[in-house]
Amino acid sequence: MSGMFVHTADVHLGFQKKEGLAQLEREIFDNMVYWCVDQKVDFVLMAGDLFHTNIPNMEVQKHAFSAFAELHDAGIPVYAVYGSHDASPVHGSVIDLLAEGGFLKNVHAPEKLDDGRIRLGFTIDPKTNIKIAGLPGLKAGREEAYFKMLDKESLEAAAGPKIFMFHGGFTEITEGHKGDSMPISLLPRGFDYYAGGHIHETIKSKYGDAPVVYPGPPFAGYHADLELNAGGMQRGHMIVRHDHGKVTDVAGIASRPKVEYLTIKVDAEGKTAKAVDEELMYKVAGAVPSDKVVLVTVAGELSEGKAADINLIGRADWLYDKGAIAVELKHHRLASKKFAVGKVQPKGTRKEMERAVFAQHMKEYKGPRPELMGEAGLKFAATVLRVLSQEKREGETKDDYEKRVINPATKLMMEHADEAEKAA
Ligand SMILES: [Mn+2]
Repeated sequence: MSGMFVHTADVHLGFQKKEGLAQLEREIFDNMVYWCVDQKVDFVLMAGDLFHTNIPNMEVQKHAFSAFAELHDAGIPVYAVYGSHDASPVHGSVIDLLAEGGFLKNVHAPEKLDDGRIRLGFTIDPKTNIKIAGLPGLKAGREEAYFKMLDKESLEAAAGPKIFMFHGGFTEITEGHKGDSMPISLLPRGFDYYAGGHIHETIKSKYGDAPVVYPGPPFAGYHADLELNAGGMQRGHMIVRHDHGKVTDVAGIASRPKVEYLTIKVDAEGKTAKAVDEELMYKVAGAVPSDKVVLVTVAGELSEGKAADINLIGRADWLYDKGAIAVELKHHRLASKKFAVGKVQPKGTRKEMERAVFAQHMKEYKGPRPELMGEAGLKFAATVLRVLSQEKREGETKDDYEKRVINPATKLMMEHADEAEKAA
């Protein structure tokens, strides 16, 4: 029988925190759901990063459950693999609740063989008899290692029609896109469709005769996605038509809410903070932001003054007052030249380079704290840097990370100041 299914990935529900953007995020997802129900698609594939975090806030969860209930009530199965954003091995995840409740089926079904390899089981879609296998997205090196452990023969030997789902990049296809990649030869051959996720752009390629497809995010999972949308890029939700499981056509979903964008950019390079602030004010005053998502970018190294002298928040308020749906502020490298890192020649060990950068900045310091100067100051700076350079662990929440790293660093600095005061 012929029919169609929808392939989506990188939806990142819960990424948007501002109400206007969060509402668009919901609308775009709901739109896909209604379309699937209306068109009575065979099933929906979700190739990872359905949620932006493993436990998004209650609003996001409530919305997701009601959307999945629509699909469920319409008898449309959802087959998924998890992305690195969806699941946390330590803290559990909401996507597991959807799976437990029967709203989606995680198709990752590994079985360890006696020789140490891993056999992936198939999920069979009852309506079409299409078999689906897949594996979740993992961190770069671990994912390639996992692929190498697969019992590929059993995947390749299984009679079709069959679909393979994954959440990762392949060098031959996704080179030049953001994200890690591995050789495509790791994929098992002979599938009818390869449903990818992880790459935030629409990519339609081939492996043998079969389509390898990345839909890209329907809205946004990173700030850069909003910029790509503003530039006119269309991504997300692919409609795959098939005849007895043989793919006959792959196309982007047509109906989606129209979102208008407005981009305001100020090049701050070599300008004073005051001049940048004025330029931003003029550009904002001349803008027509109503019913638009406004992206404000101020970037460059200031010749004088500091980032705080540029009234970004005030300008954003003005844009909201004039009816903007949401205002996203972004600023890069807004430090003034005298505090710029990079004048130190990269030579010597890491420690020597750090010392050189600290020593250089110390010359600019005109504050009242002598304990931050000289050899003692250099040593103290190195200690604080050691504490602060610990990276966030996988699955660690922002709160836990702050407790483990930021708070001790702050405490260290306060104690240091106290001691100096006592000594003085
Ligand atoms: Mn993603």
